[in-house]
Amino acid sequence: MSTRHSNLFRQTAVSQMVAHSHLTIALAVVIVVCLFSRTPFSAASKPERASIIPRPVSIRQRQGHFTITSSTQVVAKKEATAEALKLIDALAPSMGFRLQLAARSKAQDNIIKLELDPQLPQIGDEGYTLKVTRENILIRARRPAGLFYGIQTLRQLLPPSIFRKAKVEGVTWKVPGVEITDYPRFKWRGLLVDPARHFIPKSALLRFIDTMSLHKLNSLQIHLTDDQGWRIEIKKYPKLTDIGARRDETLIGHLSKRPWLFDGRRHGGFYTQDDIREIVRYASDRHINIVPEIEMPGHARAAISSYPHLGVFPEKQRSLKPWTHWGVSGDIFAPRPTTIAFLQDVLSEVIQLFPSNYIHIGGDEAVKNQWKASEEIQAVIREKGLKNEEELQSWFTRQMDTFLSKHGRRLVGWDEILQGGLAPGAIVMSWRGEQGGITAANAGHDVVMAPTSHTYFDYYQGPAEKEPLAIGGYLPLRKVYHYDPVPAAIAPEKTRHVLGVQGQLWGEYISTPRHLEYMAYPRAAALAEVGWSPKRSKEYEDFLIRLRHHIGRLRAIGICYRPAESEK
Ligand code: TNX
Repeated sequence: MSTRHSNLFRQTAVSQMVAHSHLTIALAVVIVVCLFSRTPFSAASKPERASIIPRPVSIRQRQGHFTITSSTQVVAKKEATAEALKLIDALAPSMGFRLQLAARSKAQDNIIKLELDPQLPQIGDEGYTLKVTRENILIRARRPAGLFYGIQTLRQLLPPSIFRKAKVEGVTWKVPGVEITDYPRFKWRGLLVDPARHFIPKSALLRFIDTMSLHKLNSLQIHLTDDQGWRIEIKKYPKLTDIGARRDETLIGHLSKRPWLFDGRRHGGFYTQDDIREIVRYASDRHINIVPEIEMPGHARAAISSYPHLGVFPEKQRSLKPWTHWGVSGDIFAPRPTTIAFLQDVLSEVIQLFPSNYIHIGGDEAVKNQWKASEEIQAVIREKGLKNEEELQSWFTRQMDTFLSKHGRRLVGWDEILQGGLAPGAIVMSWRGEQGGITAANAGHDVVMAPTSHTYFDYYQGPAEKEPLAIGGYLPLRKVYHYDPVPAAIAPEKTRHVLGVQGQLWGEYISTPRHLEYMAYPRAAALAEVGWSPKRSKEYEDFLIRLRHHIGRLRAIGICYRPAESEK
């Protein structure tokens, strides 16, 4: 219940009690229930309980609190100043003042000190310690990322209105006394967004990145190309966006529903290279790595529509257009030298733009009918001494792997890249269940767990009849929360190959930024805890209690999260 609601309740209660004494008892019961309910919005809730998401490794609550006022100083030496400025920027809008930054301070009181110490034991490159006493706040870390995460925790220790974007009157900015030691379980804590199916405006992407950073998520995969659209400017091949970034119309309703109806409206958009640079920098300022995905050899219709010579049957494909409905198109890149050169040219521009160590080349659902039907491609298979089309895809992937390795990057692909032999050094994203990840990790490959069963955020999160149209499936919050990215079938000495976990927001049925947030939250908050918090400290009931408080933060930001049944 919101403050608004509970105030209303109480006002109503006062007048009713005067007028209708027989209702007194009933109302009193309601009031008592309101006051003692655990919702963060009721007046009697205890803000002292630190509701941090994801749950820190260790947290000890202490007596007393620190109050941030306009005279509080932020103290940070040279290498820590970038993070200190982020703290100051984050607090300023709602507090209505900018804290002063100093390189050192004589006083130990009324300061928030950020300290880098590369020798700090046991917390890794992303860990931090945070100590709040009556006198001061101290955040320590080995690396700037750790300070950044300490700052995210500090923001969560403050009242939720800290997340508002204009000055909030009448709040004392109290931080409860606490001692925290914290570091992540996994180094890959990711989400995937899919602007290929429905374009996501840059502004919405930046906002999405902001919300991720609040949850200590650190990897965002952007699915930049697919049958329905090509969304990244490539200077050498302008038609990719002149033609490939727009489709004539879009299917209305679910793919499985007949007859098909279309909206008759053009849909499109793409990120210029300047946009990409901005997105990448914005994310890296928040310690988020952007992993670009360029799909191959399948999901290639928008690219082949732009440059038909890349297809298996160029003559027939001359009139091809970006797809207007969902599913997997049969249009697949032809494994010719010209195509390989084209894709490597594309990747050259991609690696110029994205500093990411990891470059995703898709590899999923490559329908091979066109390869099978083509004399030319069958001859390629024979010439190369390959057994079949699976091995040809594997050969294709290797061309990209060699290219990326030469440029010091690592190839990532969906688990189909395992079929027909996996390029050495490649990373497998396990989506068709966990088996791909298990096989790959046991064979010594790094893997990211992204199974449909627990991480497909395009699936329904409640009963389908009460939810907006989704692709299908059922993935409630509870199930996401209970996911363990290290399946028992991975040998103990191989579990280090599990880099982490990723949630997928495929875009077929997610057509607006608002809906994107609805599908992402609160499930991404649960995923953040899967990726960050120690397995032993995971407790769903406890998460739900913290989530109630956390929802207050999402509300203050204005995130269009999906409300829980009890909230509706
Ligand atoms: C499968 S997951 C796909 C996507 C779809 C998604 C819909 C994967 C690697 N491929 O192209 O958008 O299912 O849930």
